[in-house]
Amino acid sequence: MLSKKLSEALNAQINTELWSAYIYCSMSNWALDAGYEGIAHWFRLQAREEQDHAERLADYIRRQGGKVFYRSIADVPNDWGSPIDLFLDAAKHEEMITKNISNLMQKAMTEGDFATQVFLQWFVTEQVEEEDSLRAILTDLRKIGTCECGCGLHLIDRELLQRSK
Ligand code: OFO
Repeated sequence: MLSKKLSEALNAQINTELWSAYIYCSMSNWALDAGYEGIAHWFRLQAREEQDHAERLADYIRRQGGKVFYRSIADVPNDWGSPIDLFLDAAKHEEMITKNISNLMQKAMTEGDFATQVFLQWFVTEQVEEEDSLRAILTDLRKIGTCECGCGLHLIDRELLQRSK
C-alpha cells in the first residue's frame, strides 16, 4: 500500500514522463522539418519510451492500491538552433529526470517503503542508460563539429535511423 505522499509523487512523475514524451515529439518534429530523418526517428522512439515509463508508473500505483491522475501537460519548446542544441537540451532534460528519480527513491527510503524502492530501481538503471546514450551522440556530434561539408552530420543522421527500440 502506497502512502498518500508517495502516491502523489509518483503521479507527478507520470506527468513528467508524459511531458518528456511531448518534448521529444516536438524535437522529432523539429528534426523532420530541418531534414534530419534519422534524428526525427530517434526522438520519436524516445517519446514512445517515455510513454512506456508513464504506463509503468501508472500500473505500479494501481497495483499498490493508489489512484492514477492524468493532469495537464506543460508547454514545450518548438525550436532549436541545430542538432547539437537539440541533443544538449535532451541531455539536460534527462539529467533533471535522474534527479527526480533520485528524489523519489529518497522519499521511498525515508518512508521505509521497500516495494517502491525495488520498483524505482528499474528507473535508476534506465536513467544511467539514457544519459549514456545521449552523451555518446553528443560526443559524435562534437567530433564532426569542424566538418563543413555536412557529410559527418549526414552519417550520424543515417546511423540514428537504425534505432529499433
Ligand atoms: Fe527519459 O526517462 Fe523516462 O524515466
